[in-house]
Amino acid sequence: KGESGGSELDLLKRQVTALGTQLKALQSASAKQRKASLLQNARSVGEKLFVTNNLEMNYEVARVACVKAGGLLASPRNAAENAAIQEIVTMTGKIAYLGINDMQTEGTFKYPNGDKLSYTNWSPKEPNNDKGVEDCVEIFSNGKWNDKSCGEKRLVICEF
Ligand code: 289
Ligand code: CA
Repeated sequence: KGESGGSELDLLKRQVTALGTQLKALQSASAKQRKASLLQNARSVGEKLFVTNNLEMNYEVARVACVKAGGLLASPRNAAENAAIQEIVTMTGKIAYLGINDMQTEGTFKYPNGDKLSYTNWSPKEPNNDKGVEDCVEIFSNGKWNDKSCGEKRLVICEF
């Protein structure tokens, strides 16, 4: 039994109640943060959140920026995710890089984790590996993709 009035069970009950209160506060803060980011620099699809830092960087610098933030370069796996990324491109007026690339095997585009593509939205006649140097992918304001050199400066959009 506890010493200062109340059993150990009572203590546990008070702790559970306190945790519940803290959880509610965290959920509310997180929902508020999400709403604020959706206003100008982010879009969500299901559990996925796409966020831009509004900066243009080459592919490798962009990739590292996303990984350092705990995410990956945006890589749409379906039409809804592609539309969300397209909205960020339209909103910012900046063409973006996707994480998708064929650095490992020319002509075989993959997600940053190595998976083969489950969805594509290439512009007509793409990918064409123009001049033999296009291993990265940019997404235009119409949502279409073009394979492009990885050394260009393109908008950074990360997914979390
Ligand atoms: O350097 C070539 C690129 O800027 C693009 O030029 C044309 O739009 C097309 O050939 C594209 O495929 C190419 O990526
Ligand atoms: Ca191309």
